Amino acid sequence: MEQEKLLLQIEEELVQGDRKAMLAHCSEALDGGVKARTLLDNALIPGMRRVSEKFHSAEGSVPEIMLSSRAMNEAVELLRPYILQARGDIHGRVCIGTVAGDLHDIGKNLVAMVLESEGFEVIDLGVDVTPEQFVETAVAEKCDIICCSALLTTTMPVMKEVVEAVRKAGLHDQIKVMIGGAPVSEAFAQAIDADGYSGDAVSAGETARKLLKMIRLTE
Ligand code: B12
Repeated sequence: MEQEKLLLQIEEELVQGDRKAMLAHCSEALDGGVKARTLLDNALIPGMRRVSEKFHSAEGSVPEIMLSSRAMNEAVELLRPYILQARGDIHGRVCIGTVAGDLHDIGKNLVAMVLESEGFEVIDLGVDVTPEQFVETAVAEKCDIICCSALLTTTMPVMKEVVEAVRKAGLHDQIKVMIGGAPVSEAFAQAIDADGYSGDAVSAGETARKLLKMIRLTE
């Protein structure tokens, strides 16, 4: 199948939650020389955007969303070795997680993968991560950036607690906090004094590089 058609097919299968067919087509694409990043940017991310819209318009049901979510996370796992193989030098270290009380992990996983592909060592703390866990890991693993994801408006305040915990520990010169997730905005990031915000996984790499430069300048 030609590349463009295959990417469209994968996107459609993700939206339909047809996990087996989608994973088989992802493997076919990778075997045929399609880059993992192309698959991510041109099939999986647009597909997951459509799943989110379906949910908003009440066209999609929770079981359907669960099927697409599982398919998406398995596709990310399938792509990961290809992403790691293709990446160049390591520029910095980040730890990433979805904040306490929040179990949404698809966006977080995408951001982790993009950062890995753009030369960051990524420590993934998973979901339901407390401010203490973020800070303790960042210190123990010598991370430059803490990345927090939140999808629920009720869990967004945890991000403020992470920012405050870093400052309280006197670590703000060494460790920056970057936030994101569907309900999060640039204005919210500024209001809680977070160091960086990105609205999507693709621009997260650029924001992380900017934060890294800020840290290196103050060293
Ligand atoms: C999939 C989904 C689920 C799945 C999650 C599966 C999983 N493994 O993650 C399931 C079905 C389990 C689920 C459960 C729930 N969900 Co839900 N869910 C969604 C849905 C449809 C899509 C989210 C998603 O994955 N989007 C795709 C990804 C790729 O987008 P993203 O996460 O926004 O990430 C992108 C950017 O935001 C950014 N980004 C994300 N994180 C970060 C981090 C950093 C550092 C940076 C820089 C960038 C960044 O980059 C990503 C890629 O471009 C949304 C609808 C929506 N429009 O968001 C509702 C939604 C988030 N859920 C919602 C709700 C209410 C719930 C439940 C409470 C439902 C319930 N009653 O049980 C539970 C919560 C459980 C919990 N404690 O967390 C509401 C939240 C409303 C609100 N105001 O808070 C939403 C908005 C649906 C709605 N319209 O009502 N959900």
